[in-house]
Amino acid sequence: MKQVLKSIILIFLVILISFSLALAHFLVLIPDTDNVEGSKKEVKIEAKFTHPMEGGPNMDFKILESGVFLRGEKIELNWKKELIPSMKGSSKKVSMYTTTLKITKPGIYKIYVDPEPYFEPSEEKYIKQITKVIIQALGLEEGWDEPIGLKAEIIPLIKPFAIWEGNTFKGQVLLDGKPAKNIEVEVEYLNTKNVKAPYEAFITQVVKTDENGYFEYTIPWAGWWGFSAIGEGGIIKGADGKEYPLELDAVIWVKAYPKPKEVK
Ligand SMILES: [Cu+2]
Repeated sequence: MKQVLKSIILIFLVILISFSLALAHFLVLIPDTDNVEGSKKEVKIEAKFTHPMEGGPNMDFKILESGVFLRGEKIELNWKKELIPSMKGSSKKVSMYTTTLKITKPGIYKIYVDPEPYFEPSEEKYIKQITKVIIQALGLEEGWDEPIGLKAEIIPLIKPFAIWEGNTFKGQVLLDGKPAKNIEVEVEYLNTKNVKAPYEAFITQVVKTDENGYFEYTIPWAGWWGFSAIGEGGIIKGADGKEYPLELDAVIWVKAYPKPKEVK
């Protein structure tokens, strides 16, 4: 009996360690396209809280506020909650959300999600990732470089919906509207191709912002890439009434398109 208990504890510890190794959480906000042309009238959008390079575990989260900014006008989004397994085959279910954005006129659609702070027990802190993705519709490209005015936001300095693999993504991190200097920006690939990292260190790549909050990263291959600037959001009161630090991150997702086969 004692032996059984010992092995149960051991298994539990292994699970605990492997979970805490899964370091970078990302709110993944992905539209079915970042360019709308022709007769397409709707864009489907998905929101998940996960570890994109590792393909999981997915984590439970709630959307506090969200919307789309289109030429100074705000469009509300109606999210449909779905339950998905935390890991493939796992019986633990967590939330993800889907919605449909109607394309009514040409312009830059800036989609954002502001989630409820998530408690990370392994780090004894809350994490809030304000996340955005920018799409272009029907040929009107003006305004992609203008901030929405979120509490934490990455402003792209490269047209975010026209990136080839091998292009350098450049952005500026704003926290409370001010450039965030010398902070880390975590970078992950949304791993739809089962890419294997040679070492753990490669799962989340990290670049740092300079004195003015600028950072850059050269995207090595095609797909969706997430950038999460790790900021500080002060202290908040937790569900247990105790005070915890809040990690306030600004996240942006961009898609890199594959090199045309003629030039590969
Ligand atoms: Cu996590």
